[in-house]
Amino acid sequence: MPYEYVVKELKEKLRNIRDQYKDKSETSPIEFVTGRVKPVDSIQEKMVRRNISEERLENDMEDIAGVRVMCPFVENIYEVVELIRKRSDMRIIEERDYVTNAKPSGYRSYHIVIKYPLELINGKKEFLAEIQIRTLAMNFWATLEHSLNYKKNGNFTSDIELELEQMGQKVYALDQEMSSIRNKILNCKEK
Ligand code: 0O2
Ligand code: 0O2
Repeated sequence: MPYEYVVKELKEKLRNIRDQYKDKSETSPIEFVTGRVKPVDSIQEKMVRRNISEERLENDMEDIAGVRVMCPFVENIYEVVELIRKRSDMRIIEERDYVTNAKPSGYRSYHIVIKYPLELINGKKEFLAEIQIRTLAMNFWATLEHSLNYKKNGNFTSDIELELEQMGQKVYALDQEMSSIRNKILNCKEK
């Protein structure tokens, strides 16, 4: 249950950022926010894969509570990272920039691991949570790759792996082209 509360509060707080931009009639760097508590079978699978004992679970599994922030453009990802860095209600433990340095699979996203203090009826307790920040295009690729991977149980042949990685590069090229169009429009507005 505590992880459900963590996800609920984080989703609310991140959606509030988006709403503040809306209220000021400014373009939000956040398009939408989703979140989930890792399903038990997925926790068990990761405990085996990463050799995590039940006693170490709370300390060693960083993504039992996970929220995802979808951004329109790549540069928005770093704006959201800055907004999170400035907050006093969550403590950053680790940052992993898979946006600039894609994973070998082709996966791109910015991961921030935080400690989030939850006020429970028997006192305050900190829980680990992972915030994944990505563009809509990165989300498109990751969602499809994840579902294909799931159905194939992770056993891709190397040519399929290569094709997926190449699709990841195309998606990133699209992101960069969209940013370039956006910059041209912003320049026109300034003139
Ligand atoms: P709005 O104003 O519609 O953007 P909950 O916590 O119950 O609100 P839950 O269970 O996390 O939501 O639902 P889910 O399916 O994770 O979706 C959360 C939010 O993301 C919802 O909007 C969805 O409308 C939005 N969403 C999901 N997929 C997409 C997508 O592809 N594009 C866009 N633009 N939005 C998407 P909100 O934030 O509740 O309100
Ligand atoms: P879920 O809930 O199914 O998404 P590890 O979990 O060991 O691979 P690590 O170092 O613990 O990796 O954490 P990392 O790499 O920061 O983040 C892992 C999570 O990032 C994954 O969670 C995915 O959500 C996402 N991710 C990482 N690599 C890929 C990839 O190649 N494709 C896709 N689609 N997503 C990826 P889980 O555990 O898969 O959980």
